[in-house]
Amino acid sequence: MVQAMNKYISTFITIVAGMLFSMSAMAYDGARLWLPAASDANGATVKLEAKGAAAAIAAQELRDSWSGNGTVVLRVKRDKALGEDGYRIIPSGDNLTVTANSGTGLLYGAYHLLRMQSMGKPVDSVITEVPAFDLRVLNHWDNLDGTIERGYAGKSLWKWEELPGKVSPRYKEYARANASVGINGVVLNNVNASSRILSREYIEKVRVLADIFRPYGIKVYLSANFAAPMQLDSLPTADPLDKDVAKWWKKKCDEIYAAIPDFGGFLVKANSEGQPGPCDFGRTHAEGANMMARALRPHGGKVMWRAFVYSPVDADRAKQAYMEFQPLDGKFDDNVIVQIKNGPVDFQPREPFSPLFGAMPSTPQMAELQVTQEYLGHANHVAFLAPMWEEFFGWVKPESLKAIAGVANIGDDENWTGHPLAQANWYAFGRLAWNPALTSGEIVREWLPAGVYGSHDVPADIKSGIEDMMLMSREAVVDYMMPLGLHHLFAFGHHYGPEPWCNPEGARPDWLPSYYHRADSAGIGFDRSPSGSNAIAQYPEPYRSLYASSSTCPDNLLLWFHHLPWDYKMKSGATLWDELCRHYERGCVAVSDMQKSWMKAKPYIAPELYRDVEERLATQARDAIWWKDGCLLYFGEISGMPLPDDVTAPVHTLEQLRAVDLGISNYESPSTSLLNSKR
Ligand code: BDP
Repeated sequence: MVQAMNKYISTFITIVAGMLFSMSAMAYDGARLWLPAASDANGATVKLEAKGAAAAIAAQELRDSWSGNGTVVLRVKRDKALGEDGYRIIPSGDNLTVTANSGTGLLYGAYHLLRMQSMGKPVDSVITEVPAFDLRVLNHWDNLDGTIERGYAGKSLWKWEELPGKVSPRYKEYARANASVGINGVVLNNVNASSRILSREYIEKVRVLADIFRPYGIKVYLSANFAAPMQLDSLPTADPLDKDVAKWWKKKCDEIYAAIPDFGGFLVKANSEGQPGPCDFGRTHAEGANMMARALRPHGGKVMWRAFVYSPVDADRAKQAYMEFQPLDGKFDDNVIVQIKNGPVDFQPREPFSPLFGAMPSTPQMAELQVTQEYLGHANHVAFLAPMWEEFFGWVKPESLKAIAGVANIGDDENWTGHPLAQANWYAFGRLAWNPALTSGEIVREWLPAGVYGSHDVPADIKSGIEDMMLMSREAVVDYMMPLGLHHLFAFGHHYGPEPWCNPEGARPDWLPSYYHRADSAGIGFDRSPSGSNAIAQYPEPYRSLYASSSTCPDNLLLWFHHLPWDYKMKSGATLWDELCRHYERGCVAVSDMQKSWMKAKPYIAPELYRDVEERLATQARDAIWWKDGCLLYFGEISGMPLPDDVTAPVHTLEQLRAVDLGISNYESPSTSLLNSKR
């Protein structure tokens, strides 16, 4: 009896231990991102035929995590076709050889192998990869006090008060994550830059980060305040043509490069939203940029000069950057790259491309994409952004660009990005910066196994449900926030919820929704056609003609370019009003479909991850209704038209929604309480 009991107990212990073991194997660790955890279990044989820190990391990554049977040889070998960062992977039986011109190339090759492994794909033919852009850079909008402008994942990763003495282990993890997706440049601080980052004290701190990032092939850049000579050293002017100013920047660059020999250069936001710039001294953007470029030139540094400007040279904000920058074509030194936001206004859920792209053939240009979801639901909404960027690369050919930048969505939250699925946007940015020909589908299928499924064996129908959820998520946001080309209907300040009625006294008109939607009894939309602001004249053919007439303009940009009557007949045959209502409805339905796909996948997802996303999806669903009700009730009052029968009746009143006052840091959906009180 006792024996039987003991056997029972030991079997029980074995089962519990087994359960605990498999639970821990399955546990979700958001901090790991899409990367394998180091384990000694595989013991892959790696032969390193290359010197240097990056190559050594490549070898260690494979030793830790590669589960192939044969030997992997990592070899630096001259091969012109591969450039600085490219690599070739050559299988031969069980063995593999990775070749590259540099250790960094080998590192990228090693991460390629680990990516294949996490997707369960065999390496059975030669793989050759060369990045489309030499410069693939993340822009952090991190302030020196630890806050992040438009950051929704905690505080800044950079602990300036601790540096240079204390070094967080996350700096290295961050560098590893970036290298694993091909990112090779990092601007550490906000474009609304404090001059202090250029002080001797901070250069010492930056040096420590640069030293940690270097083995991962990552260069450090800084956002520079144009008035730094005045602010740091009390020069009487920052005029770029003043000899002492130019001398100051030269000296500053010498100082930076003495500490950081491979420093990348400066990112500059000048004469934009109150930032100082050359125009304050009667000089042009080119004169300002060139002065800084000449200080960097002897060291091989670059200036990324932003074209995000909108001084009222024209009544249409969408035209202003082009008007200021296009005439400067050919006037920039060749180590200046003009950095242009993807759209002509400001990172809206959908914008046409900025017409500046391609309009300055003698000036190097780079695209600035926003990875952080300033205008797409912050860290509360699922919005997989690869489809947006794919759309952009459909308009702007990667060959016409010199480099690519993404405004980071990373903070010191344990899972780095707040929303666990927003990790996919960091990943997607890196992958597209490497290869803009990748489709959103390919990227999401790469990311999901490591990012979401972990060790689970997931049935095909569940996988396709989650893939669809990700792939449709950005369009869902467009539908429930601002479909048909509407833009900037956001509440003043936080850019989270809807406030198409917003009209605070004394505010800049071009910061107000009514400036953009122009809804009146006659209709809705911004007339940018030849009869309106004629912004379409800035576009090349075939877009100019396509956008000029409402009959040819694609529906999804219609109200960006045209002001149309509420009963305008759409291509579908419906009235504009009915179609608008149906888009809002469609967005809400899409979020509820996303919730269903997530629920179905529950058995295959680690419980912590499941719950976290489930909760955020519930918030997103409530927010979608908030958006739909807010916009349709408001526009309905103006149009005087009723909701079509197939659109769900509002659950809020306009009065309730007008009363919602989201403090700048309060991102909670008001619909939470409103909806709850209805139930
Ligand atoms: C806007 C942001 C603002 C940034 C600005 C910029 O609201 O916080 O400083 O862009 O890109 O989207 O400079």
